[in-house]
Amino acid sequence: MDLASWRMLARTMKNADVVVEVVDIRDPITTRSKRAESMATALEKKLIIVLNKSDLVPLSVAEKWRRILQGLGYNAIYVSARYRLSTRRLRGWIKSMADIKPFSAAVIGYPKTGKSSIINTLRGRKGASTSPIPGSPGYTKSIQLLKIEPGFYMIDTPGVIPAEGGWPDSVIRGRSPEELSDPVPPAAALIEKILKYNRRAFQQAYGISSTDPYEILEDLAVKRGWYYKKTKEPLIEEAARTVIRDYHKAKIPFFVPPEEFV
Ligand SMILES: Nc1nc2c(ncn2[C@@H]2O[C@H](COP(=O)(O)OP(=O)(O)OP(=O)(O)O)[C@@H](O)[C@H]2O)c(=O)[nH]1
Ligand SMILES: [Mg+2]
Repeated sequence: MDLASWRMLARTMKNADVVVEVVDIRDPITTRSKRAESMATALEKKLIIVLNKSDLVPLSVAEKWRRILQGLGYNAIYVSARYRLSTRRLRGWIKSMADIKPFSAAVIGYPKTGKSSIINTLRGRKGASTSPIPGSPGYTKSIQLLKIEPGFYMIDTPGVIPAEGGWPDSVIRGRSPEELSDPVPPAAALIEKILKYNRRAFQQAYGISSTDPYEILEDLAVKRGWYYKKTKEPLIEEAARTVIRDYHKAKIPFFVPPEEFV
């Protein structure tokens, strides 16, 4: 992320009373920003780490992640913005942490973790725009102040924090699949990563039994009837974009187990 974005984030946090960091519970290691967390601490802000999308992992996994973070001294809670699980508790937590009124909570985090969705759920109505895929219509483009209830505001921020887990997540989450000049290498790396945690992920998502990334892309292209016009070879670029899109839409079942955290 560029310096301007960090500055924007610092300014936003400075103006807020509480900082809410939203991470994707399927992969909290990659989607958590220690740098943003230290920034919040340095600014003496109260920080809550929200493990969102808890509907996508078993309850025991959600519990373990929460305990790991709490063990490290963080205020951590798992929620599902989509199914309104524990969102009322989160709302209560934020309120109890603010010691002045009116107060605001800055919602920060890696792209596509569900920051805007959480704000909408707490508001009980839309207001912050959301979208499933980076760069697709509806993603958060600028800072927005939204009223939750009288005296309680939330600040929605664009997902500008870079992945600390590195490649391929940094590329996949940062840009739309259409913008990637060659989607095949990041898609192959993503497939490899998903397979590491769920050998049957692509069987479950597409009915493809192979566990070789390039074979999976080829099989998917063949299954969908995507071929190069001239050579009649399978169009793996289209399959790669589809895998990336389906990963964003959580159509490929996988999660990083808490045991990975060392
Ligand atoms: N399954 C599931 N999906 C969710 C949940 N919360 C959000 N999503 C989905 O995640 C995608 C991203 O949600 P947004 O709220 O736009 O995420 P964001 O962090 O605001 O995204 P940016 O502003 O682009 O950084 C959307 O497709 C949401 O429907 C959840 O609790 N469960
Ligand atoms: Mg958003």
